[in-house]
Amino acid sequence: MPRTIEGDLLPPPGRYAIVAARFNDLVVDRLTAGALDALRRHGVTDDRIDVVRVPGAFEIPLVARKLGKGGHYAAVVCLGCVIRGDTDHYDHVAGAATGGIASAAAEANVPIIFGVLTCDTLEQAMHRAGAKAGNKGYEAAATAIEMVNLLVKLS
Ligand code: INI
Repeated sequence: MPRTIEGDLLPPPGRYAIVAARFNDLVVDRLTAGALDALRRHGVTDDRIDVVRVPGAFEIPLVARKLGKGGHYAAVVCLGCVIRGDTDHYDHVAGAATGGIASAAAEANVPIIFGVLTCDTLEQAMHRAGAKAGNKGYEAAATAIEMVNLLVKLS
């Protein structure tokens, strides 16, 4: 039998940064509350959590990269919400946020987790921010914990 190595959700070590966009704050504040709930429920106390607010999802990658490479955080959780409008602006903001966070994640030595909603409507976004379809902020923070614990096992 091969050995399987995977992370768990036991209380993780280290400090956690949440990078949260202010744009669409009705949604992002709920994602942030979900992320904080997940961290606290898994034993991460508030003195080990920093929430960094940025104007919009477009600004998340720069800050996530800086925090991820700074050596102070065990993981960075990126939260935002991009909602389709009448023009193609959505595609540019969503694409830049997604690509930028992916690049930051590939460069950093710590997990940088993607918790940015890309939705057609505010209703869809609210469903994913705690209403009907779970809370993607909670899931993103739980993923951060699993990845931190996996890296501990691998080190
Ligand atoms: N930012 C978002 O986080 N979500 C959006 O839906 C959005 N739309 O649709 O415009 C948005 N725009 C702002 C953008 O993220 C930047 O803050 C802005 O362009 C300044 O760089």
